[in-house]
Amino acid sequence: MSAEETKRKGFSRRGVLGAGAVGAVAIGTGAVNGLFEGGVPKARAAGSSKANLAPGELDPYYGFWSSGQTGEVRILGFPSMRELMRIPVFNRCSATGWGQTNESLKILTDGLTDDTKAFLAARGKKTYDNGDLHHPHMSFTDGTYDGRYIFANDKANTRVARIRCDVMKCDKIIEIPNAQDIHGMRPQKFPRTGYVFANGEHEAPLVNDGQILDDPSKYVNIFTAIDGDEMKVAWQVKVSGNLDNTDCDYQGKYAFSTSYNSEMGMNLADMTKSELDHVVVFNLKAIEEGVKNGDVQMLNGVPVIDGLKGSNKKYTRYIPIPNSPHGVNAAPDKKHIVINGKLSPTVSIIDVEKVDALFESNADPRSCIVGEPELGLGPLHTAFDGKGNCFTTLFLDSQIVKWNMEKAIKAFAGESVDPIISKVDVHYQPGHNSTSMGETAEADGEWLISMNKFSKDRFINVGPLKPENEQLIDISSDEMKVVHDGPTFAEPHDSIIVRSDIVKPVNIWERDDPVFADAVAQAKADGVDLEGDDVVIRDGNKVRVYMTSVAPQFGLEKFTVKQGNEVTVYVTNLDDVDDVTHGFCLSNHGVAMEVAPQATASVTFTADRPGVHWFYCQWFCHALHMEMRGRMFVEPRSA
Ligand code: K7E
Ligand code: CUA
Repeated sequence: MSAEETKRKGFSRRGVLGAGAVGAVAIGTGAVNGLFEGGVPKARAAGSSKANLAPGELDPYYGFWSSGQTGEVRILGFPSMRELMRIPVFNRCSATGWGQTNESLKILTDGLTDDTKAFLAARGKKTYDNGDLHHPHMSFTDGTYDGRYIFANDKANTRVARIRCDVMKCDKIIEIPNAQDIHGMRPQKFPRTGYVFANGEHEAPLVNDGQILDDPSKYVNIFTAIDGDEMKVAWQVKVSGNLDNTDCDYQGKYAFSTSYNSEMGMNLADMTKSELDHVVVFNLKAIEEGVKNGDVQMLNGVPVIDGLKGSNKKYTRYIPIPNSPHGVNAAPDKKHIVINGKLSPTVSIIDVEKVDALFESNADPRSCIVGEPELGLGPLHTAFDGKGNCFTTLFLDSQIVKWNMEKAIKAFAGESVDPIISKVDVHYQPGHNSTSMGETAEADGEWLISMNKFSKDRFINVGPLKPENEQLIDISSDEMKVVHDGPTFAEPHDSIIVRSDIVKPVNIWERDDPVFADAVAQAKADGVDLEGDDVVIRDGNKVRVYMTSVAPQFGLEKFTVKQGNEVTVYVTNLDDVDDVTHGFCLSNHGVAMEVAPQATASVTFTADRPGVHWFYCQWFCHALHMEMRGRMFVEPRSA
């Protein structure tokens, strides 16, 4: 190994502050403080236009949006509905290099099973490049969001991801062994997250190796509890019927999962045959005991508990629910769980205080149901205002119905009260809805978003593929008011709306961030100072190019490699000013990545095109951004 082309630059981290960053404006995070007055967003208190923020005005909430089959998480300012950022997770991102940089590939590949790694390697791939992300949910402490992480599922390739809220980047992705296609996913609310619960949606043979094929009687489904701190599977439970959505209580005792196919049907007619399906209740303490006592089967390194219907009733109970229930939502009263009937016009209300009896005294599983109001056609998901009211999407009716929990319970007990308060038309066919802070004990009853599957005529026509339509609804009074139509691309399912004071992202990276620990270690091994050296290290067929970037210059104006070399380019952004992100794009090589302030990013490729190839900064960073470029010379193999 030898160090060549070394150029010590005179830049110090502090020194670049003045020199770089033309036009960079420092927006301190402190600016979001003071947006609330007595718990009410200030814009509202001041009587301004609520949803339509003036230029420069900041949103009082973050919206974290799923993107469905796009595979990313999006950050919206809320209620302005301005899309602020996209966080690549299960997708390949052209802008940031997610799925190509060594740092992102480590995250995308480390948590895959050996089986999947081999399957992908045989196809010349390191990871999947698609995902189907339905459910982004923040970590909790004591029943409310704590601003640490966002967790999200991948239905397409059976994975769960974690996003760090300090840098708003994904830092862990794990594949869930034994399960098929993770759909419903929620973090534990109390005492903290803790567990992340994840439903395998599609039933299959538990050892799915081809020995059992078209014999559904041998199929099971898998409920998984992930340790959200370690991002490792803690335990799994074998379940009868399939699993759709999940949520858990505010006591830390139970999790609940809906099943739309208790019939274990393999086609539409069979899946919808029965009038009653069920919710599976998981007894967390009993399961933990069972795991501790070894009452498990070890499969792919994971303890699996038998929670099949009719097996030992210590671990699970099955509550009959009409008909193909879908969403599960824990109310902020910390007492009630709402199960949404989908093919039944009803929602079923579970009283968590009556669930103990199901396990302790073998009570009738339906004895914990304390309300079952009929709301309209196609109830899918329910959100809450923290004032005792519930908002349920009616997919078939294209409406949101506002109803009162206490009245629904009284009606179920025989009193003649109507729990329905009002309905509002939405456009069209809503799936999920979310209220501000609505899935926490701090639900504030300000806003509701209706996530509609069809937009049809609501926007100018963009061709046969239409956007979805997310409608903002003011729920601060009994009459719900639709105040904004928000188009979104394929296809947000779910969202959370989080008070902005809870989320505290940083402006620049810390140099000792674990994301680029591998780059730091490699540089150290090569005797290279990432923050000062611009150098090419030759190591047999491998070439490592280290360069710094300070607006508007890369540390190297050129470097030379040989055709066939495996080249790794490390770029360290020495700018430490807010918003001065650089990019590294190597033209005609399909190579491009983001390098945020104080970050190191790296990418590895084979230099097999002889000639002169320009690399350029692909993030507009400076008045001389166009000039921020350099050349890679590739010497032909014969030379
Ligand atoms: Cu209802 Cu995947 Cu949450 Cu879609 S799920 S709507
Ligand atoms: Cu650096 Cu553009």
